[in-house]
Amino acid sequence: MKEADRPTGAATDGFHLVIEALKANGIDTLYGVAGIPITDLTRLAQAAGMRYIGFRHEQSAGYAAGISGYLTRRPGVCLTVSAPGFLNGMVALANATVNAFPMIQISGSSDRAIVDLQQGDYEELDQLNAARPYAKAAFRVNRAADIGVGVARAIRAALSGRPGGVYLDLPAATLSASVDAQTAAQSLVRVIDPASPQRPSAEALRRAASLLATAARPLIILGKGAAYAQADAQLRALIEATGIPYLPMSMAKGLLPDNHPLSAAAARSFALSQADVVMLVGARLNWLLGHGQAPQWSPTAKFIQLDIEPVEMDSNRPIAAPIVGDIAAAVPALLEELKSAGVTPASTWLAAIAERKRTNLDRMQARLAANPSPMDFHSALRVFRDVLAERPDIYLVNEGANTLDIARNVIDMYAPRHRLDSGTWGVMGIGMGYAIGAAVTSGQPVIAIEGDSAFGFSGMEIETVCRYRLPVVVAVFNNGGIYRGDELNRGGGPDPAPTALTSDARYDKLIEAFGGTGYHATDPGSLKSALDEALASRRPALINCVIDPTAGTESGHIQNLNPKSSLSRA
Ligand code: ADP
Ligand code: TPW
Ligand code: MG
Repeated sequence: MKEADRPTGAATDGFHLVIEALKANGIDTLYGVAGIPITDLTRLAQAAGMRYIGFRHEQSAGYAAGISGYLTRRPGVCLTVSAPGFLNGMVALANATVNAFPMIQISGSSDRAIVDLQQGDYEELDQLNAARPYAKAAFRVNRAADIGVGVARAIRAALSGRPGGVYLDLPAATLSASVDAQTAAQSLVRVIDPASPQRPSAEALRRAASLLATAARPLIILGKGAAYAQADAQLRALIEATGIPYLPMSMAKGLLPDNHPLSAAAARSFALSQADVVMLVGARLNWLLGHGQAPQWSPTAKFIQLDIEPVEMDSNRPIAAPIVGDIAAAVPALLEELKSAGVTPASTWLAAIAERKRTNLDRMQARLAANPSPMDFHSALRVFRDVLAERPDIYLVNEGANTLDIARNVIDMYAPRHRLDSGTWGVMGIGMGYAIGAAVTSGQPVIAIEGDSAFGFSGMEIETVCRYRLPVVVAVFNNGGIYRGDELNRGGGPDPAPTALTSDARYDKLIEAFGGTGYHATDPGSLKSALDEALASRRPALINCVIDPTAGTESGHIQNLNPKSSLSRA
């Protein structure tokens, strides 16, 4: 901190202490929305040389913090005002917890004496208790001299074991309290080794290796925990040394390049249903993997699961060989173990996967080569696929239904942790927050491929993108609705159908209001030149991509999760 910023005399205050405690732990960026009682905290952060990114809504600020935690393995910090601002941020904190991203939401709060007696303070809410169910941990700091400890506990809780979202409650009185400068300096805590790479037991490794040795049709599933672990070289070594085919979950795409010969992604359902020994690496057997059950999986398949969270084991299906530990520590140890145990995928297994891949890729190729007018999802996505193949440095943010599911299959990734999407909750609204968080933490360009409905949840943040001049290109896949744009009001009245959105909307005009560049693309050619120009400029841009309103399917690839009514049975 510059001397000029320090209060004169031998005292400091809670505001300064929060900033010093964060800086002492290497946190250099804050995301938030200013207001009572944290406005001075945002000013002091800037004065102290931290980056402060001010958003239009706390949910997006929280999403930016969460994704920056995922990308950097340092907790992303989001600042919110009391009650409504706090609650707006909570969705993002819960999302961080569910996705295992390290994040800290720091919120100012109102006068405890008034809140606890429910006497109607300005923005009154019992925030600490409201946060508990959605956070991995929640703390309140009542004495300014405890800020150092509060920040340290929050950082350790966010990063240790399975990462998650942590809530830190700072009452206005704590922020403004003055503290003797010497006490303050002594109260700071530098967190040492909060995510120590825990080694699994030798027995767990031996058990897993002997199970793999029995496999004829082994399969490795890489989840976003494997991406988070930043053990890219070790994972590649494991896969290449054993020759076991692997499937990346959506955010693990690019951990090995998607065109790797051992990727079974293009033969996904075949590989899942036929594998006899499956090793999950930083991936949960949740809905995204059919809970590990038939018909997606063979009922006789045996599972190995490598995860930092012991309680994850057996959650959906018995795990024959649990390996509890950090991926970075466990993978080389397992590879060592396999040198004696051995593992030999059957050549018929590898050939069968290769055959399915060929058939499915040929089918995909035919869809990508078609040039329908108006564009369908595939013909528009082809443009992004080709550009991203040339530019592995570009981050891809992706949300929507069809826009998400089809893009995940069409667009190959070639670098780890470069695909950021709706994740475990399948949530809409992460788009601009993740794009801003990725651009700020990496300094690299970002392309956000957004359904027109998905974009609406965070669309106002394009003003934030423009204000901070971030190299973000937003592509709105405008099919005029949620899933499709051709539905009619079943009652025949004048109101639009529940899934309809403005069909001829010009989303490109929105960004022009803030000084960014808008493009309107109706065919792959105009889309390609818009994208090239926008990327070359490294300036904020939005491309309105006109998509056939009849091209999508309800709920994209998860139609089966819709409860059926007589309407959908008809
Ligand atoms: P996906 O959605 O990609 O399948 P999930 O979010 O379901 O991935 O699973 C990620 C898993 O990774 C979580 O169970 C989490 O505990 C685990 N994990 C996170 N970091 C590590 C790590 N460093 N080592 C081992 N497991 C980890
Ligand atoms: C916070 C429910 C799932 S997908 C979706 C909604 C509203 C939008 C799909 O339309 P979009 O994509 O984005 O235009 P496309 O290509 O199929 O037309 N609220 C939240 N999260 C979710 N998942 C929903 C609602 C939903
Ligand atoms: Mg749509």
